[in-house]
Amino acid sequence: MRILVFGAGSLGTLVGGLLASVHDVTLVARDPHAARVSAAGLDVVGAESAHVSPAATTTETGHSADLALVTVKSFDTAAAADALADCDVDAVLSLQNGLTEETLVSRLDAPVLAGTATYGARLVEPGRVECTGVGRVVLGALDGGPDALAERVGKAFRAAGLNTLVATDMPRRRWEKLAVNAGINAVTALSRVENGALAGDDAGELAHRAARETARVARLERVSLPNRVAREAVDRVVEKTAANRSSMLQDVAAEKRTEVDAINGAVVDIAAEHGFEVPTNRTLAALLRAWERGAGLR
Ligand code: KPL
Repeated sequence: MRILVFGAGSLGTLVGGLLASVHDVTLVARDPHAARVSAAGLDVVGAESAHVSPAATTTETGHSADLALVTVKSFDTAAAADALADCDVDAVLSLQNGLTEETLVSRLDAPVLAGTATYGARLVEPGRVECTGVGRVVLGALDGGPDALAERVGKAFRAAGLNTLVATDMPRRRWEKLAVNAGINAVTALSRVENGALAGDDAGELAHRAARETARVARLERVSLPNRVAREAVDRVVEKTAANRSSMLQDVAAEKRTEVDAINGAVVDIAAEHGFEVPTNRTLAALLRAWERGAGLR
């Protein structure tokens, strides 16, 4: 399969690197990473290891592929979609935080699959990515149900050794992930603690509240996600990723723009469309946006 990885940061490079053991992969990345991979290949180290030679480029348009894997930050999704519209791709799979698939659907004529990935990845240096945890890719039709394209992509991922599940309940899984991110990411970023610090703490209660509000909005969107399931998902991720710094905490620590708009901001906006208020998500979004403004990031 010819696979274009659009946004080869840490996760995109790891997944693209693993896929490159069997497939024809092109990483769309920034320099010096792209130049290094082109010249000397890519080292995958850590829990998974390989030396592979995917193509790598900084050029975003004019590509042709069977599948485009979108791994850009959520706020770059519209720009990525516009570049992909200038490519010839047969299918698109998003492995991003936040509800970004709708942006891809509205700008592209290729079918868009929803996905989540729990592999831990760290770009150590240009041309070298570390797998910090073997997780799982879950993918499927955006509106749920069986899907032949999802099955084909799942088979291609498994052929490359990626732990992959093709799911028929992506709507619930996307909202459950959104609930987890709405709670854990915002609270850990604002309090600057590792995920595990939320266990049994007042800050953890705040994360539960944000997740419960998100579950309520999911139900307004006709997605069945009980409050208890969202709260337990937060607890499970806190326990399993106790030593991790959430992606939003990493962004704040590096003074980079966060994905708050596609996470807590999206929960606030979708709730408002239903005439409903989500005070915890609104407060978390306001605090993070104030920090971004103060840091000159928005
Ligand atoms: O997805 C994550 C993130 O950091 O973005 C969690 C699951 C919260 C793990 O840290």
